[in-house]
Amino acid sequence: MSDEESKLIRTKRQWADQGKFLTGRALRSQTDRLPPGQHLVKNWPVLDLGQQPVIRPESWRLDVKGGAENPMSFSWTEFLALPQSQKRSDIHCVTTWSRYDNRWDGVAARDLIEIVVPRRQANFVMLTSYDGYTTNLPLADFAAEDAILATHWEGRPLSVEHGGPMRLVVPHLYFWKSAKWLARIDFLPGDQAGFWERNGYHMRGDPWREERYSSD
Ligand SMILES: Nc1nc2c(c(=O)[nH]1)N[C@H]1C(S)=C(S)[C@@H](COP(=O)(O)O)O[C@H]1N2
Ligand SMILES: [Mo]
Repeated sequence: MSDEESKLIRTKRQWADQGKFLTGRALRSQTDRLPPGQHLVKNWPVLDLGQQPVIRPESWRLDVKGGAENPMSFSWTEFLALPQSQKRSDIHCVTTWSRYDNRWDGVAARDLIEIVVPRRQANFVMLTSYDGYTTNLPLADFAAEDAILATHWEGRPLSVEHGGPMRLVVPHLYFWKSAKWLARIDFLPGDQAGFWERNGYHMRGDPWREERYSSD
């Protein structure tokens, strides 16, 4: 990791410690489209640990192993042969930007779950990416209607900087839960902290409850 990258991580961790960006405002109604403490952007910022892995289709795999009744390892061709879905959703990043109306194509997380079948006790998910990033979430959130393993944004293949060839999108949680360059999915009986969750971020990360940091 370069000095720049470790500085970024240090800064973000300090923000987490200080509760930066917390507005302390009361919860707004769910009909309000912009969650508390967020502002709208029209561009799409790039945020990651600074390593953007380039994975050729021939060497790409998605492993769904831990805690599954039917463990699978998909090649790119096999992944593209799964049922395809389209979703439209808003992005809410913990660094306070939100972006409305993103169109995603890919495989609905629900459809993948139906194929691999998490074990009965497995109520949490750990996501592992090609850059070494990890993030965790409850299975119920991963199984949400809008959650998608996205290969396309606005009809175009997802760019490498935004997680191409495939990233997760779980739009009802802060965007750090939406792992770019997804490589591996494990179903776990207990919740385990991923990268940012070990560095002060919330285990669930619901933007409507402003669950930014572990102290929230
Ligand atoms: N693999 C991976 N996924 C990641 C990250 C990362 O560093 N590596 N950063 C997360 C964070 S903190 C955010 S805000 C979003 C940013 O996605 P974007 O760059 O497409 O806006 O990706 C999330 N997914
Ligand atoms: Mo983020």
